[in-house]
Amino acid sequence: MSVRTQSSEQSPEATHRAGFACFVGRPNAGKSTLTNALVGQKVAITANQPQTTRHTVRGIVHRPDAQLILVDTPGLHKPRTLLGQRLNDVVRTTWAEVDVIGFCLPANEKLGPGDRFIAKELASIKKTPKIAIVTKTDLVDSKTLAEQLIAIDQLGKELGFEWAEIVPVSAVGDKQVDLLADLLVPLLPEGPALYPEGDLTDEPEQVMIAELIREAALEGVRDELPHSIAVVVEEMLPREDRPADKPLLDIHAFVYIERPSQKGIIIGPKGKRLKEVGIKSRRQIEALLGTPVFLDLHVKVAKDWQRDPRQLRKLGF
Ligand SMILES: Nc1nc2c(ncn2[C@@H]2O[C@H](COP(=O)(O)OP(=O)(O)OP(=O)(O)O)[C@@H](O)[C@H]2O)c(=O)[nH]1
Ligand SMILES: [Mg+2]
Repeated sequence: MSVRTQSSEQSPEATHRAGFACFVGRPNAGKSTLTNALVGQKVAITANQPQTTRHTVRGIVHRPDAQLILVDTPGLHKPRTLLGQRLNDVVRTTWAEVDVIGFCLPANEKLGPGDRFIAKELASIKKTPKIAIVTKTDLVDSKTLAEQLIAIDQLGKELGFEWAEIVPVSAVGDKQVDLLADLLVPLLPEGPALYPEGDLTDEPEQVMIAELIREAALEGVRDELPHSIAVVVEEMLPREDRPADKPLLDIHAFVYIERPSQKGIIIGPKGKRLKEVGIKSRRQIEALLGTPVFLDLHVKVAKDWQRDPRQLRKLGF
């Protein structure tokens, strides 16, 4: 017989906190990777290129003392397209609404005009505590990290505010990720959980699937092409005439690009590249849904969709 002795530690008065923390920063700063590390599962796609995230993604961290809802945002940048403007708007709306703001700055890049620009805007949001998060610490030595921490502290002082914390983390190296959660939680308001136990995100399945396909399609493409890719899941239907113990889900998705000349690169010689994208994303989709999937990908041109309000609307922006 086992005796539980811990229940008395959770006194009825123990405060439970629940609230929202957003991660903001320049594109490629490591916001989505950090979100996934905290949640313990992939809820947001990541890529080694700027402007991967295109909508806010909520990741939920469940703890006995708190529910921490992370809001991963698109990287804030100088917009060159209507899409870019929309994404920046999304970030500004988000940071105005959350309980705490986490400003992500990569350890391996000196503070630049982009960081200063964001910090200046953050300075004007007086009511919300701001934590500076130095990401990718596994990529630098301790001297470089120390210099970065000092520079960030200085940046706050120059702009007339104090960071609530300055925390170095490595999402890839799993360094101080739990500590970051420990520092965010006390900044949340008291209150009951806002999401059911076990929910890790509120992303609709169809959106997550489209994102997994886009992540696979982003791998290895360069220059302007990553920005030109958009993915929409058109249809998801259980295959008919399958026995109950052998289900198959048919997923039909469109991979959009902006110009006919980009088609060849995405599809690859004899369709090899698109096939690889299909195989790679299908594995992840099957893991996500826990059911075998037949994935049907089609490449379509949506001319200059990043600059076209009508097409942006159709693509969900
Ligand atoms: N070495 C190392 N690389 C990291 C770490 N965190 C993120 N990265 C890499 O940095 C790149 C960008 O990461 P993302 O998480 O997609 O960056 P993001 O800030 O979400 O980017 P956007 O969505 O474009 O704004 C990816 O190649 C990640 O693998 C880290 O802790 N260490
Ligand atoms: Mg991202």
